[in-house]
Amino acid sequence: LATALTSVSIAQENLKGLTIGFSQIGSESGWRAAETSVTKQQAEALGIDLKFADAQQKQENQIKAIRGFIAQGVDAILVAPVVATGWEDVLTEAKEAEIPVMLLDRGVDAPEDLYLTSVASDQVLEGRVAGEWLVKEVGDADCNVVELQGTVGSTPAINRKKGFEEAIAGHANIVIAQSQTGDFTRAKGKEVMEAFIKSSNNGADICAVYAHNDDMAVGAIQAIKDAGLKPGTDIKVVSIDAVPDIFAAMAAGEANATVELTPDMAGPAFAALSAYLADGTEPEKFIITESKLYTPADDPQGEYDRRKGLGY
Ligand code: GZL
Repeated sequence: LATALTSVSIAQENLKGLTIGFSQIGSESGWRAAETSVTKQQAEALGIDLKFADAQQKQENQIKAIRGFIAQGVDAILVAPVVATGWEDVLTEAKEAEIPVMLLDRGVDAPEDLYLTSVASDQVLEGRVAGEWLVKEVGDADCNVVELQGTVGSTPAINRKKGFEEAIAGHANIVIAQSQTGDFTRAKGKEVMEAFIKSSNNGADICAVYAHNDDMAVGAIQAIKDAGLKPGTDIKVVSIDAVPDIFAAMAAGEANATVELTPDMAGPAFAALSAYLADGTEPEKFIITESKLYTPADDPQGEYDRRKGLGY
């Protein structure tokens, strides 16, 4: 991230002094809070006046905020869209006001000409990497998986489910026995995992939990411990984001795998905006960030320490 910050501050001089509205979903997870702090750091480094709006995970609050940015006549708008549908009207209003919109970390079901670019990970790949790890981990043994889904209707929840199911297809010994949303939060992840445990012989029938993000996994780990079971051994824990606390869990032997998601989505978005404003360069419509598997073999304490300095 440090290099990204330097590279961002050296280039993109034409962003200095711009006013950019940022409609952020909320602070439901450690990853989301890091995305917010990284975005604010990058805006600061570029001399951008960032107008920040936290929607508490409600789409109507995001739409209200975007309409406010349009009325204010901001130069550009960043949106992390909480769910995939319902954006066409407000994005059309932004287009008619000739305000470029850049999507961060989630997608929308809307015509692509309504936004300048979308910066996100390949969320199907994330689910597939998680599933492939479990396939390798369990071999031929029977494994009942419980799944903690992300926010209903969000592209990460839809795509991470799809990717995981693709990876375990053809391995009849691995079955998703229960699946429910934990809305990407620790509290809900814990609550839903408690219910999963209660309805599966006090967790004895659960071989693994697949959580669409680390925060729900951390909540699930607590529920597993409360039931007197050992997370990481009695019940395997695989999730996505690579936030510091999942590495702390790995170091304690309580989590088994995570797929990294960079919180730096704004860097590529600002770079795309700068080129577009400079000479009309149309950026790639979908800028895809890297996904990388981490397990306890990858120096979890070192990864915890490294991330702690990066906006988490
Ligand atoms: C994924 C992002 C997800 C994170 C969660 O790109 O939208 O939202 O994985 C966050 O931690 O809630």
